[in-house]
Order: sequence, then C-alpha cells, then structure tokens
Amino acid sequence: MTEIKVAIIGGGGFMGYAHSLGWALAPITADTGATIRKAVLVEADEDRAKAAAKRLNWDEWSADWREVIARDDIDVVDIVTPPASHAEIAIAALAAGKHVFVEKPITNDLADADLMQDAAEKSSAVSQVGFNYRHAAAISFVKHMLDDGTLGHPLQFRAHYTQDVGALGRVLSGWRAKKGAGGSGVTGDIGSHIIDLASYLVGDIESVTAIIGAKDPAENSAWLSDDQRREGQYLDDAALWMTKFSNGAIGSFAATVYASGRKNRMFFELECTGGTVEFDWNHSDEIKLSLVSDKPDQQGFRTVSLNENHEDYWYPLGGMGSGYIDDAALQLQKFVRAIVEGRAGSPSFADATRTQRVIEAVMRSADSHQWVNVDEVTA
Ligand code: NAI
Ligand code: SOE
Repeated sequence: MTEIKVAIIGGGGFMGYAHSLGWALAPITADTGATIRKAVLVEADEDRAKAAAKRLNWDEWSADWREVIARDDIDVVDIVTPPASHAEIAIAALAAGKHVFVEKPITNDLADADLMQDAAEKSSAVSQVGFNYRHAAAISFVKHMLDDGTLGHPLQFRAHYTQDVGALGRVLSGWRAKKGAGGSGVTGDIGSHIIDLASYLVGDIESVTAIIGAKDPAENSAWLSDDQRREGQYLDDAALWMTKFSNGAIGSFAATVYASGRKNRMFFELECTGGTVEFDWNHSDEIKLSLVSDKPDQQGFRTVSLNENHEDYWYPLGGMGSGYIDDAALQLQKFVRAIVEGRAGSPSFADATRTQRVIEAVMRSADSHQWVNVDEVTA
C-alpha cells in the first residue's frame, strides 16, 4: 500500500477548504491501493496556518512553503494560493521532485505559464491543474457521447459563466480585484473554466474575437469605454467572445460577475450533427439530451438523471445530489490514479497554458477589435 503525503500551500482559504474535503474523500474511491496523508498545511502566517490545520484536520502546519517543499517525506504539493504565486511555487516543487497539483488558472501571466509547462514537461513527476468542472459525472457522460460517436461532430458551443458578486458590490478575496494579482479579471477567473470545458469537449480554440466590459465599482453606471478601461487599468468585469475551433466548430462565450441572481451559474449548449446536449451546473446531476435519431413523434429534449450507470457518479443510486465537493474529490482521485499508475495528469500544464493563451487572445482582441489567432499569441 502506497502512502502519499500531501502538503497544501495556501490551505486557509476557499480552495483550502474544498481541497481538504476532497483529499479526505479521494482515497475512498480511488481504488488504487494508495492512502492519502494530509501531512502539512501551509499558510502565509503562523496563526492562520495553525488555525486552518486544526480546523481542516491536517497533521502539521507551517508558514514557510520553501521549507516544506524541501522535505524528503512530502510526495505531493497542492497549490491553492492566488494565481500570481503559482509559478514560483510550482516550479520549485517540480524541481524538488514533487508531484504538483495547482489550482486554476495555471497563473495570470503567459510567460509564467510557458515556464510552468516547460518545467512540467522536463519533470518525471505528475502535474495537473484544477479545472474541476470537467471532472463532473455529467461532463464525463457528454465526453463519452462525443467519443463514441453518439453526438456526431461538434457544430456550435455556447457557454455562460455568470455570478452576482460584482452586482452586489462584493469582492471575493481582495486579490481578485487587484491589478497584477487578479489577472485579466473575470475572463481569467471564471471564463477560464468554460474555455477549459470547450477545449476538453469540442477541441482546440483556433481564433477569437472579443469585447469586454469593465466598471468603476464606485459608480452606478454602464461599462467604461475601452480607453477609460485601459487608462484606469481596470480588470474585466464582463466579457463576450466568439471562437472558431480547429475542427471547424464555432463557439460563443459570456462571463460576468454583474449578473444579479446568478450565484455560480455555468451553463452550456453543444449542438452536434447527431444531437444536442445542455448542461447547467446548478443542476449538475442532469443532462438535457436530444438526438437526431429520436423517433419523429418523440423529438425534443429529455432529461437524463445521472445514476450508478454513469462513470464518475459515486453513489449506488441516482438522485443523491453530487456537487462541488464530489467534483473537488474526483479531480484529486484522478490525480492520485495518475501518480500510482505513472500516467500524465489531465488537464495538464500544457492544456492549461493553452487556456491561458486563449485568455490572452480574448484580451488582445478586445483591445485591437480584430480576430486573434491563438497560436500567434506569444508572451
Ligand atoms: P483565497 O484568498 O480564499 O485563499 C488563498 C490563500 O492562500 C489565503 O488563505 C492566503 O493567506 C494564502 N496564501 C497566499 N500567499 C501565500 C503564501 N505565499 N504562502 C502560503 N499561503 C499563502 O483564494 P481562493 O479563492 O482559495 O483561490 C485560490 C486559487 O484557487 C486561485 O487560483 C483561484 O482561482 C482558485 N479557485 C478555484 C476554484 C475552482 O472551483 N476550481 C474556486 C475558487 C478558487
Ligand atoms: C470566483 O468567484 C470563483 O471562486 C472562481 O475563482 C472559481 O474558479 C469558480 O469555480 C467559482 O468562482
């Protein structure tokens, strides 16, 4: 039996909570013979580290990630700090021979993402990025129907990721609103999830055209002009972008935190030559499905309720309500499997760097008002 000792860096925040629960669940179903030891929780200062380690049931705490990464007995470094610090910690952990799980977005900066991809590719350790939603059982079901030909060729993908935090005047952790720390803004923070899903299900995004909206949070007014946004160095609060995929499919995407009533809504429709699927994270155990092959008098959408016959559905009975923590655990379970079986993690640092390139393309297109080819976006 392999014992895998995990250190979590930044474990006192939102993702510290989700990953601590995820690590506690992952071994139950990992079916690999491995056991997980929640060994060390690292936080920015000692009091926060001590309190979080106690609350979330980690063996030890530390306020120095470098000292923890240097320890011989740590196998996995799980990075859940804000994105601006991901590159430094991940590259150091890979250099120390650790398996690395890093939260999304891989980082805020394309040059750093390229360095992280390079470090991961040179290392024999397993690395993976926390685009958790692609691991939900409903998404695995859609992926199956694409891979086995049930849905046919993807034609059009339309996705929304909407939240209300901006509309309510809230800032979720200060770093998200700060230039530098917050990356682009909503495109990088929540838009990255729907880019990852599109890349996973439909294929590589080839080119992008975008418009973005930024608001002065103190003003009860419409979006700033592009000039005002650039001059004031505002982060994006809303973004709309259209894409062409390498396989000929087309897509449209929307992300905003100014959507009153939307707490955390991630939604997409995918039309294919053989049928259409619709997914709404707020009903994460369901897929709406219509197949072209349906009998003429039975056409229209049916609701498929996920159940024990679907991969990645953990319960012996449908209708149990799997959600965010199941998803956090599923992605860690797959990461553990990759370690034990000596396979690459997915999504990889290369996948997440490609997503970062798309984010950068969205920002450049919004500035230039031109279509931007993703392969031509360099740091
Ligand atoms: P947060 O602000 O709640 O937590 C971050 C923690 O990192 C804080 O407790 C902070 O004290 C700690 N920290 C910062 N610098 C540190 C350092 N040098 N050493 C040790 N600790 C340090 O942030 P949150 O929401 O947990 O986000 C963290 C990451 O997770 C981000 O990359 C974010 O995009 C991602 N995220 C992913 C989600 C998902 O559904 N996949 C959901 C929420 C966040
Ligand atoms: C932002 O509000 C946020 O916490 C993102 O950072 C996560 O990635 C998303 O899953 C939920 O919303």
